[in-house]
Amino acid sequence: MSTANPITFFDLASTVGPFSPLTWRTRYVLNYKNIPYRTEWVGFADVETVLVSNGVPPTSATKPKYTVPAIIDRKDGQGTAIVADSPLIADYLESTYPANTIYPDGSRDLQHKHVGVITANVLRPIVPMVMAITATVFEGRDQDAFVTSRTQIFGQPLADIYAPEKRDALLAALYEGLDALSAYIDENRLREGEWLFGGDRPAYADFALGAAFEWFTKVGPEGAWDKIKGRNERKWERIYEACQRYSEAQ
Ligand SMILES: N[C@@H](CCC(=O)N[C@@H](CS)C(=O)NCC(=O)O)C(=O)O
Repeated sequence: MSTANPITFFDLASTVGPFSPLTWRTRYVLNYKNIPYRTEWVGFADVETVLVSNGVPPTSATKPKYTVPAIIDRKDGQGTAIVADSPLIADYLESTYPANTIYPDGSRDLQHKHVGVITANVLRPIVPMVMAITATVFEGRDQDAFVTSRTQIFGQPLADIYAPEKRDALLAALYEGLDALSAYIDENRLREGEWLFGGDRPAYADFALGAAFEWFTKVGPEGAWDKIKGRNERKWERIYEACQRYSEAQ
C-alpha cells in the first residue's frame, strides 16, 4: 500500500453522505491509522453487482449476502487482499498496519466483546427508529431496492415500524439500552481519559460506538439525538465529538 495505490473502500452512496454504522467503523480505523484510501460510493441497488465484480466474498449465506464495508488492498506487488465484514476488516487493518493500534494492550477479544454490548444496547434499539428515514436518503432504484428489501425483512411497511403510537416505547427502549451501556462502561473502565473504552487513545469499541451515533445523527428521527446526547454524563455526545477528528471521508 502506498499513496499511489490507496486502499479501495466500498461505502453506500446517499444524499446525506456516509451513514452506515458498519462502514463508519472502517472509515474511523482507516483515518486513525492514516492509511491512504479512496472511497468507492456504491448505490444500494448495486452493492451485490459491484462487490461481485470486484471479487469481494459474501459475508452471509442468506440475504443480503454481499455487504459494505469491504476493502481491496493492492499491496504494491505483494498480493492483493480483499476483505469484507467489519470485524474482519478491523483485524486485517490492525495486523497489516499496526501503528495506532485499535486493540490497545492486546485487547482484540475484549474490544469485540464491547462491540457486542454496543450492538445489543444501542444498535438494536436504533434499527426500528431509522428504517423509514433511511429510505428517504436514497433515490430512484436505490430507494426502491431498500424499501423492497427492508419491507421483506421486517414483514411490514417501513412507516409502520416507527408508527407514531410506537415512538415513545422505542425511545424508552433506546434510553434503557444507553443506561445499560453506560453502567457497563463505568464498570469496565480500564483507563482514564476522553475515550470511553481506550482511555487516552481510541480503541475499536470507541469507534463502533461513534459509528452508531453517526448513523443516528444522519438518519435518526428529528430531534432524537438532542434527546439522548446529554444522557449518562454526556458520554454519547463526548464520544461522538471525539470521533469527529477521524471522520473525514476520503
Ligand atoms: N456483517 C456485516 C454486515 C454489513 C451490513 O449489513 N452492511 C449493510 C449496510 S449497513 C449492507 O451492505 N447491506 C446491503 C444490502 O442490504 O443489500 C459487517 O459487519 O460488515
